[in-house]
Amino acid sequence: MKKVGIVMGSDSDLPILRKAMDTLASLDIPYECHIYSAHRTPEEARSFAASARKNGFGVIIAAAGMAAHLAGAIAANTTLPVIGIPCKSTCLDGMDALLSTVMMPSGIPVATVAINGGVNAALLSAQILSVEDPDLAKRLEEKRAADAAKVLQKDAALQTELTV
Ligand code: RP5
Repeated sequence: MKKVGIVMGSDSDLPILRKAMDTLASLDIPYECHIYSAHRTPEEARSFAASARKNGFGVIIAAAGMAAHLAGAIAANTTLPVIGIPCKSTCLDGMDALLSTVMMPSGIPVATVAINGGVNAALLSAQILSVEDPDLAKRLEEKRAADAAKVLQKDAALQTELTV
């Protein structure tokens, strides 16, 4: 099975990526996670992206905050699908990273999830890999059903509370 590559610009982004790793682990998807910055360690970021396909990756998640060009820089060096997570920093509530990540010029796409959207980045990776993996597609269906059941349980509890 193809791996998911996770790259973050700083260890300060790690709490968001832990959610992505937990979600991938819950679906039995192998991953590798690295701290490579587009501006502090540009050569490591470039080389990871450039060798990702031959190293068995199927998707790359790239997370960064502030002037967040990591996802775009990774995408520039691979034709694998790249999912960008804009991370919220202390200023501007993550709008800086959101716009930097989502507004890629034509030719080099980055599929951008919500600010701090670690879980959805992992789920979107899983959905991409599931195109060629029926077992994974089944696990995704089961997760959707389990998540829906949790909501309906909460609704049932609310109805009970409101009718007392
Ligand atoms: C970005 O700058 C990182 O992705 C991080 O979100 C932000 C701040 O980095 P630190 O100063 O916390 O290392 O490159």
